Amino acid sequence: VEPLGIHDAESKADYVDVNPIGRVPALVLDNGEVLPESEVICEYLEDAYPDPPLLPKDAWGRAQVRLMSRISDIYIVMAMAERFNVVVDPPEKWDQKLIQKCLAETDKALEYLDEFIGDQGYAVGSTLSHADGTLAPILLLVDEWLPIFRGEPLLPKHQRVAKYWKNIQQDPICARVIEETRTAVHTAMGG
Ligand SMILES: N[C@@H](CCC(=O)N[C@@H](CS)C(=O)NCC(=O)O)C(=O)O
Repeated sequence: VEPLGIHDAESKADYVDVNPIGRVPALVLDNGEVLPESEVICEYLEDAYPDPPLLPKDAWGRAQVRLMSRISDIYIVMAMAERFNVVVDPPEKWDQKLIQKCLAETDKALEYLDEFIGDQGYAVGSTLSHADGTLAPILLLVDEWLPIFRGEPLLPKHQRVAKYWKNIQQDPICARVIEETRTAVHTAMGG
């Protein structure tokens, strides 16, 4: 699948034709149906392709996976999302107030995550789940992209999250997701 960039007005307009919400990701099925919203896409993929399972069997475990997705989506992504658009301008034009708000809100969101994230190598329990699929790419952005704003590094402040981030990079599937995200971000930022 060719990823669609949305870093300029023209490509964003094209993308809105695909996904009226205008945010990535969106899944386009072979029959042309479009499904936006990352958490909904993961739930759909789990229902459509249940083997191997990426949701635990027990109710509590499933709730924990959904909690990780929700914390990522509502708090971490939203703290950073608007600031992705800042970097199309040269640094001297960046709105410093907006940047400080982004860093403070991301820090707060990582604090929430730190309260709930698992400590057995994965976000929930000791096996891979959708929670890792959600968190690995977003923590890469916190670790490698956010420093362009020259704030203090946020991950080391949150011990459980920092430990998780170190561990999850050792998982071969997550390592691949992280590398693909790294390449995509690099390309979107103009190489
Ligand atoms: N709730 C959405 C959030 C997605 C989101 O905010 N994506 C950001 C990038 S991480 C985006 O597309 N921003 C583009 C824009 O706001 O123009 C989801 O989980 O799919």
